[in-house]
Amino acid sequence: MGADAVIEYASKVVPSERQLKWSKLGFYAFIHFGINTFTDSEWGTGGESPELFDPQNLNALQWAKIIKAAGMKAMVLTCKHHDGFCLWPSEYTEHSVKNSPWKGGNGDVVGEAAAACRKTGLKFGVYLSPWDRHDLRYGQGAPYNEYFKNQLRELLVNYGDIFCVWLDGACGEGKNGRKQEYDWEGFYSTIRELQPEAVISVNGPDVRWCGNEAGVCRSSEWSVVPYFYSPAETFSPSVKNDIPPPKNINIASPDLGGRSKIKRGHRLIWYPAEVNVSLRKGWFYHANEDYDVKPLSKLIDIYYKSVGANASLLLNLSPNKEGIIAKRDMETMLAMGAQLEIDFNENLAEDSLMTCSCRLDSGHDAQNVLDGSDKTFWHSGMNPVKPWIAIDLGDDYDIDKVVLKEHIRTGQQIERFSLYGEVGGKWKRLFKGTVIGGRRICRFDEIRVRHIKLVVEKTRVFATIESFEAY
Ligand code: FUL
Repeated sequence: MGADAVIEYASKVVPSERQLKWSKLGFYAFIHFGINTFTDSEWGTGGESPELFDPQNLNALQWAKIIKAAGMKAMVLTCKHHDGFCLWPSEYTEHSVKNSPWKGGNGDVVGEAAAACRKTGLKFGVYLSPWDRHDLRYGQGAPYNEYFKNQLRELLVNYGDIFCVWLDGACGEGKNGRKQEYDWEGFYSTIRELQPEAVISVNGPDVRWCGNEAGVCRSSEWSVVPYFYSPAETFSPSVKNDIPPPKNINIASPDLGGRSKIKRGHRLIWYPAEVNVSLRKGWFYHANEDYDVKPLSKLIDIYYKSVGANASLLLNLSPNKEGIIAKRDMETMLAMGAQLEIDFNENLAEDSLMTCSCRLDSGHDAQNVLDGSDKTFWHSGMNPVKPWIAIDLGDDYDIDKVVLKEHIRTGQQIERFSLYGEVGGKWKRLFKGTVIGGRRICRFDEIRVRHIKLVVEKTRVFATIESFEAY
């Protein structure tokens, strides 16, 4: 494929409906809770007794309320971590809450968490570790795969709508450990059959791990990348005979979807990034990390560099042995919610007037970026030369943030842009960026302006903007 053909191809890669819905969430919570909470560890051995699990004051509604107040939209619970202990009374194993003293063996953490999410208006997702250090079927092939699919079925049938199934790729078995050939295709089809709207994350086809657990994504985080960055694509038999992926794929590479990465003409897919990071040092609760809770300033920075940079943020909370989120963690999350409310208090761009240098047709006018709809948008027309759109706020306002969204339903196009503000009759550059994608939050020093202009300096085949907000 020639260079132009590759760019044209990349420009046409679009998200699925479930990816689109997911991308709107932006910020949601992980809950790491399980047998590790009681043994003070991060990776259990699988040999722990269910007798250890006894969260005397478990309160999933407290988790949900904190998550909601922090401005998050969903919760993903570790229903089974690598140690194999199940937080719901699975029919297919004895290694679960049903053999714990908690609620006399009649408790169900997954049920309580799902109900708390429904009550507070959060979406609910499940983390189910493929690697299982407890189950004897692990390493035997089909018997374990059947077990895993049965567990998926329990989780996906009994707990209402599930927005995400998070399949962790970690495995610490080592060279001489047990080797399990996972039936990925079977796992995926079970999920698609039972919860067709759920995204399958990380070791799945819908959502990509950003490549680290430090809370940072790339400065140019493309959602369109070569297929070999998706484990799901390489597991799939239908892809195995496709162009072989280059050796030593580096998921942590600073660029996955820029021109130099897509130019070889590999198959391209829509595979957007998620940043996962823990509020504490570890994923599970440890009393000796009570003072190792990230400060608000760090969290806000992570938020802007993920949610504001075309990725989503999955922030982990760690309920303690009592089954509640500790005071310091709670206060930090409430402060984060309050800060985000202050930061995005009033969109000053509403009711403004937009102009543009060019447009595809009258149905794609720049004014569409202010109507709050994700169906209408500004479209520059094909192969535009440095197209721009400008806003007249109607009066001077102090501004330090502009939030931009491309209409990603028609793909991700913009490769470089600048924002200018009119100061003393001249355009002053406020911000310079690369990709926009589903959401880009541009932060700059506060400035008093009435007119702001977005210039698209480089784009693939055309440019779109679905939403323009100013704060
Ligand atoms: C990793 C796991 O090994 C950690 O324990 C944690 O669950 C993290 C989110 O993913 O792969």
